[in-house]
Amino acid sequence: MTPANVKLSRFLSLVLRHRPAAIGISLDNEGWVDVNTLLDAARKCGTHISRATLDEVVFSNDKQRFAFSADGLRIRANQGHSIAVRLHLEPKVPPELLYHGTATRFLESIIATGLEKRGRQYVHLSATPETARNVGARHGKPMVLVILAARMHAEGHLFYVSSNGVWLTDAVPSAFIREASAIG
Ligand code: HQG
Repeated sequence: MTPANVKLSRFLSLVLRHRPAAIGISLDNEGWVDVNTLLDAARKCGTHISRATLDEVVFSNDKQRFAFSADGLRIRANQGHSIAVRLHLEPKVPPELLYHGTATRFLESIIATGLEKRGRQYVHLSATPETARNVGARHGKPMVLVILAARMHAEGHLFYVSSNGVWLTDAVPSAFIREASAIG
């Protein structure tokens, strides 16, 4: 992504996941907003985005953060919301292991209470340790936690996958968490 598109992606994350009211729009209960409504509201707030640029940001996005509806008239974030939206994700059987990237300073608290969703709608888990490490690095010195996903699932916890491949669950009790260095 170009630096200008990274900036636009951050702007879209803000309004489509967290604060639509910041530009005076609201999302429907599945997180969608009309593209024209979004672009008009952004322009009134000084952010000029053409439809062509929006297409570029959505399709070239490094993590496929956003999606258009099938008719191309609406847009939403694929995951990461702090506001309540119903993404209508189907529960999926997870792989044996999933990974959670965090910062070393959070470890003690995570061991004490398990992984919590904090500001988001779900706890976010990665399919690979590499992706998890990048997620953790956003918060400080990264560390990767291994999640015993198959065992959690067998004990009744539900897992979902967002359309951009992020695994989601409500909470991860500490019994299912291992430090990466403790695994083989
Ligand atoms: C931590 C990005 C202490 C948790 C990424 C994390 C992801 C605890 C932080 C997506 C805790 C929350 C989400 C506990 C959890 N005690 N700390 N009990 N339970 N935490 O940003 O998972 O680039 O809300 O470890 O790629 O870092 O935005 O979640 O460090 O997919 O598209 O609390 O955001 O995607 O931080 O990231 P976040 P996250 P985008």
